[in-house]
Amino acid sequence: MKHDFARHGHSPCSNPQVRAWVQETAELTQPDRIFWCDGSDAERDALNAEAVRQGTLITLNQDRLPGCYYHRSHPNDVARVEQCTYICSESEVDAGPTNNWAEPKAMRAKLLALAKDSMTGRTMFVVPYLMGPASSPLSKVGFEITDSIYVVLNMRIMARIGKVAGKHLGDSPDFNRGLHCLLDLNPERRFICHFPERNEIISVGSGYGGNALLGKKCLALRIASVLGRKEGWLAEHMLILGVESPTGEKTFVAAAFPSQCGKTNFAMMVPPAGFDGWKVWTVGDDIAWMKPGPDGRLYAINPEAGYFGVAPGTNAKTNPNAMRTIQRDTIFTNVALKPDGTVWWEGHDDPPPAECLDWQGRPWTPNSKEKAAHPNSRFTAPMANNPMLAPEADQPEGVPIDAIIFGGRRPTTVPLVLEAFNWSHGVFLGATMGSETTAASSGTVGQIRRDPMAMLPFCGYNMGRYFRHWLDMRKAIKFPPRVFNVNWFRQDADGQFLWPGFGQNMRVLQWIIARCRGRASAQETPLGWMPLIEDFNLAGLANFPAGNLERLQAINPDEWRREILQQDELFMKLYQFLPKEMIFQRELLVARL
Ligand code: OXD
Ligand code: MN
Repeated sequence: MKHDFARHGHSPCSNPQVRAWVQETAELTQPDRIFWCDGSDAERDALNAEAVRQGTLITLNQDRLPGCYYHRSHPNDVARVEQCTYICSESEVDAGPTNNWAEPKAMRAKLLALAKDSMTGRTMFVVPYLMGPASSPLSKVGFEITDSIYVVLNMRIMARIGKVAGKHLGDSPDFNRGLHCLLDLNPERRFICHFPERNEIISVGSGYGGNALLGKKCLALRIASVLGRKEGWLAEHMLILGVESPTGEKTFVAAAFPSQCGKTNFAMMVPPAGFDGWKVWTVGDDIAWMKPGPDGRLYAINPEAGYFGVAPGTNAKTNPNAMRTIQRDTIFTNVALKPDGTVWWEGHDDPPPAECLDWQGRPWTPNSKEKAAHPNSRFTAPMANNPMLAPEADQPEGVPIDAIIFGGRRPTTVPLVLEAFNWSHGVFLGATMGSETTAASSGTVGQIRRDPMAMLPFCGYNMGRYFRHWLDMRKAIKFPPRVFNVNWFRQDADGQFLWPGFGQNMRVLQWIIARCRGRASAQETPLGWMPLIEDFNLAGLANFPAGNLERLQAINPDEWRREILQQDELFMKLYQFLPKEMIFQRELLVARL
């Protein structure tokens, strides 16, 4: 196996800029070996074998889970770390009041000092990768240098890696430089830093997904949002799905939800009973790059090639397509390991195993006090495994977007669905969205964390200017998508969810699509256009009490007075850079209410 490992990885990319940077980085980090990834299946097999030999991966039951492996991360390294994430733009104003900023020269010097000699005795992997379909004008090339074999194996699922990237780049100097060093995983030496003017990322001290798979949050959102503003497109924290009607008509939708709102489930939704002939196709589950096309519509690509999904709560009811997707060629991180070499997590279809090893490798039984799987445990799975992967997902031109949806987790105040009056009102809906914090994430229940367009942790520049960019995009899109606001999480006075969610969200999608196609009527309300109750398809929805739809759509003036005051907190923070339109939209809302 060692021999196999050594046999691969010896065909460096011919781009002179890439070679010079790799050489320079090797001189700095002093690895024993340099391994250039080519993306082949043989290489994957060799890397898997080497990772197992090192103990980084555990081979799962290959009869039940072919091609699947198991990984435990360091217990202090299990999530994104916003407090250690920096935008190192030349000017602090460019990072804006919602990002951590560090002076780029000083931060670079500090990071390079940490990286110095850090790969001695180790292998330095060079991963050429392409974000987006081959030969798409929207795609971008990155190179990640990393000393983590786990990162390489995840990157090859999450992005198109190897020759395809080198081919896309040619001799151009236009690629993202990403340096990732594990160091000793000491949280004191953990920094995820973005240098937008240099198109560069340096991430040290963490091996966890969002901090270490540099193509995902770092390049495809933080750096790409800066590139998008400069080049006239949008890099968004959005899923993309296509709804096919029984007549074969396809409508594509992009949707933004903050983390932990069931985004992957929505992206992979299966229409419920009664929707015969309807299909939902997945283009992407996390990120959308959107640019006006020659026909005046907005086109979107999914820059990724896989899903990095939260495992707990994933089951045949919440996400049957994800369950099918993760049956092979998947890396499971921080879930529970069963004695038969399969995996389990809280909310799995299978009952809790009588015994297993928890995410830290400790014996676990159903009597244990702690959870078997970490709440942020993950599966990394190729999108090609998804039985409902949209055939258009590889289309270089992307898919035309007819609706943009903004959602959040709001137990009160926000209706199930409404449509914006126009584009700038839609931008206001996105700018003011947020989620109620759950006890688990913050210790405070009932606080609304504002998360504009679900981009608060991911916008690589000043959020006020980001709203300006959204407003300005209208001029470049002749046929703009309609904008909607949804909330699956509204509760009654007893804390019971009013809406069943999951597959039943298809009913909301059906109304949204009918609106886009000019087929559904709506009523004007102070908040936006809302479905007429008699127009909304509730046929066959079991156990749905009469009057629940009215409760879901109710506008409570007291709640809205509070809401507007809370929205002001974010606006105050951004005031200096806030487009006037946002203030006008606020005033109009107050007047309507
Ligand atoms: C993610 C996130 O992991 O949004 O996708 O946190
Ligand atoms: Mn995400």
